[in-house]
Amino acid sequence: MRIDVVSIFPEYLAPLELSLIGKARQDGLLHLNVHDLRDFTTDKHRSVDDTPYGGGAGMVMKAEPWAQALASVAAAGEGKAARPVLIVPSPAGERFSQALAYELAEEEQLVFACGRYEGIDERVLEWAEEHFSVRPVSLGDYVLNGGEVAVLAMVEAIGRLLPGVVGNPDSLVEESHSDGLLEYPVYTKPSVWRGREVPPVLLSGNHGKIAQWRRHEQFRRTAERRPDLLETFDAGKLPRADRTALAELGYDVVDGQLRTRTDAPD
Ligand code: 6GU
Repeated sequence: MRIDVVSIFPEYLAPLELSLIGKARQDGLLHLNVHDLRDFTTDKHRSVDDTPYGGGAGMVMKAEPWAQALASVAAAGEGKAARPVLIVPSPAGERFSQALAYELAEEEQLVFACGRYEGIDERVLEWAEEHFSVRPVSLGDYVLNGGEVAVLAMVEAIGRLLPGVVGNPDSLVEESHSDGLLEYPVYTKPSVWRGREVPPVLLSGNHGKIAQWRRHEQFRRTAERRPDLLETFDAGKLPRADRTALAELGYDVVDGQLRTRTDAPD
């Protein structure tokens, strides 16, 4: 996969040289280039922003430097990716998710356009449709100062799904959100730490029981911390043991959907 990141703070992306993502780059699994937006300006002040039409607080990123930068990275990837995906980090975008990470991990080229200030002149996104599949994406309902931190998060989430990046691919299967539920709790030695015991089932050697306990913990945690995930959870083909675990937590399966037992029937 090829990834291009355009930013006025290229140094912000330095952590992408570390750990798993840094290793993936060294191993040639991920070709990641960071570009300084100011290198695509033509005026002596290398200016990238101006005041907003219509008034209001803050500054808006000018269209032309962005068009120059994006045309440059589109041309660099040409012949490889038919239509690269342009991801525009923004609190006004669609929500990033594990599903979107899996989807984007299939692409040949991703381009990230890091906005700062109040955002990028909207016409850039319209123009970019000619060269890219444009996706404004948000990490969640809060505001960051710019897209760089969001790009760190998204590149890590996407990069670790590329073949060969995570050493043991089994770890991708058993983690939070891979099956629409939160992950079960984990423990390591010693078996008693400051008077706290590891749940005895995990020391039993009974793999069936362990799997069942972990599944129950996934449901328990998700019900407690993220009940919204259970509302959309596909419970249509759950084995009996799962239904029993859910029933103990007060959830019944009705038409393949989970329903809390206090829900009034419609
Ligand atoms: Cl992707 N960008 C910015 N600037 N703020 C955010 C965000 C992204 N996601 C949540 N807040």
